Amino acid sequence: MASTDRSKLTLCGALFCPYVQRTRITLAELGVDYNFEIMDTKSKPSWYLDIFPEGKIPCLIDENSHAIPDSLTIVQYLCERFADKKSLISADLIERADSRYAIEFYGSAIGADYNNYLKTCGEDGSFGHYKMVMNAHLFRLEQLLKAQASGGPYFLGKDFSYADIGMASFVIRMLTFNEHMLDGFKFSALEACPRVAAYFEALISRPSVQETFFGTEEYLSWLTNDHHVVKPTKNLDFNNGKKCRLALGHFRAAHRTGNTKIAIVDCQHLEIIVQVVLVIQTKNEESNIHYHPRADMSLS
Ligand SMILES: N[C@@H](CCC(=O)N[C@@H](CS)C(=O)NCC(=O)O)C(=O)O
Repeated sequence: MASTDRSKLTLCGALFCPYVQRTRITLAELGVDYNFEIMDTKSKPSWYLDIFPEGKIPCLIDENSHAIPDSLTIVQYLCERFADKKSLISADLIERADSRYAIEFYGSAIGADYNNYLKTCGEDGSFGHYKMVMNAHLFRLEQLLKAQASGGPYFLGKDFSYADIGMASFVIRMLTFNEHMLDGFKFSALEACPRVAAYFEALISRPSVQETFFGTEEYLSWLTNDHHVVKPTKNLDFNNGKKCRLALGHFRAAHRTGNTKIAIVDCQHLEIIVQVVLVIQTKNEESNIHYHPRADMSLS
């Protein structure tokens, strides 16, 4: 932090983090200039733990070195402090309460089940479960949105606001995952829930959301390399082929040990061949184990 311009706000965070993105969307919407201090969350510097012992990101440091942690706390602080620049929090008491609940609903239902799916995707039945729970959540979100402003496109109607800031960074991640890791998969509920469909579209095309997003390639590579998320075969679970399940089991067991690294996990549905390549790095030696299943690993 030594060379940072202390006359400006400093946001401590990282590009991968959707909570940090919330705060950056707010700063962008308000047109506030700030320092962005990229933190290594695996090895947090002592000065950071001194000002914020919980050590999570984001944390905003004001011009008087006061630390303001937690994304929604920061978003509210910014909206209140820079209210003269743009109104992002409704003046209406009920709209404010509804906005907070929408964020809570998104996080505890849609966000939580998306994270659950990331941990299990590729396993038996997980894709079916993902579709089922998400479709139910999206119908509920449709109710919440329609009750608020039937026309949209944003939560409160035509103006982008606090509720949208709370949800956008999570929506863009989930839709990016569906598009690229599930080969363009779309929740069927979106056809029956036009308000949600238009809402998601409005959020992900908002310039402040796009500009502050990690990036498609970066997000996918972060999921694959840092979180060992496995790309399933197109719209299929790994539940139809015995050998396929076996290979996946080896793969999961291997990287659970913590001293392994994924090289390639690639599933080519069209050729009905599943190829799982593992590079297992043991503590003392490096050995490669390759699984090259043949056509007898048919998924049918
Ligand atoms: N409730 C917090 C959650 C922040 C959070 O979980 N951030 C993650 C990164 S996305 C983090 O700091 N993880 C590192 C750690 O927990 O030490 C917020 O809204 O800011």
